[in-house]
Amino acid sequence: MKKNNYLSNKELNFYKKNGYLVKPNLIDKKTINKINKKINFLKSNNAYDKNFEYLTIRGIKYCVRLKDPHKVDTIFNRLLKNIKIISILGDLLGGTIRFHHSKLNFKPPSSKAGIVDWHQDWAFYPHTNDDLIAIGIYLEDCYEKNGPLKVIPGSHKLKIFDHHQNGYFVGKINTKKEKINTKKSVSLVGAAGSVTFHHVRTLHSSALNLTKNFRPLLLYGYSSVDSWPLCYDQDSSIDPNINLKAYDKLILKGKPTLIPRLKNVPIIMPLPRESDSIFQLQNQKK
Ligand SMILES: O=C(O)CCC(=O)C(=O)O
Repeated sequence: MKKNNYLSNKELNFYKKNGYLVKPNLIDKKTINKINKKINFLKSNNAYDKNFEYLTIRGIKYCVRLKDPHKVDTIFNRLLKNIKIISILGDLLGGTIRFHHSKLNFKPPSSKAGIVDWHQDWAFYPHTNDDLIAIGIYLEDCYEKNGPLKVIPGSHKLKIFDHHQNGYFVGKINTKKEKINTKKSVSLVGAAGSVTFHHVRTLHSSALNLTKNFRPLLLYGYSSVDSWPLCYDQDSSIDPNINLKAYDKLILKGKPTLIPRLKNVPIIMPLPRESDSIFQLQNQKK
């Protein structure tokens, strides 16, 4: 292993080729248990109601997400800076790191409300270059029956697929129309504490949770410091056009810069867009 590199060359090359990587049991069980306790507390505590997102399917209301968990409790804020995660991201993003967003998806049992259709994160937040990564931390063991993340290896090297329907951004791809062979997908499974890493252009989805329990997946997004957002980016309080200081406070490794790195990347603007939530977007009738 090289100095300052957490990943082996084999792992780094695997990520470059396939656009994803799984690190089993990266986060220790004690931390995972503390987080699960905190989630149980939050779920039974009305004070954080506004951060919970619900989706109603056929008259039934499901809790699908805790929005911005890093703003809700320090435990989530500490975890996003975990030394192992930051070391790996340093390797994968090429040195510098800026925190981008967080969300905690629950995937309710046996309900369409938990299904996430095929998409590329890049469609939601295009930047001046595509050195962005989302990581997923499994808070419970996650195997095929729990509805794990699925990715199509190598798809980060494909075009940006259209995520629109009838002229509206709907946050999902018509895989038949685009002739995407989803049978080539692989499931990213692992015990609680395992962490998935996927490139911002990697095609991914997740299917039904066939168990009786919620499947919690804590997601964090990161970019290289010189990836500049090209459109409104989820949270106006950290929009560099509005609050550059706040935007630069998100830097975890590297120095602020006013010089975005431009890469010849394919982009389709996520407009017009009627929600910030992937669940609302993918389930709207258009
Ligand atoms: O929760 C999941 O299973 C997948 C979520 C996802 O892909 C996303 O929020 O972008």
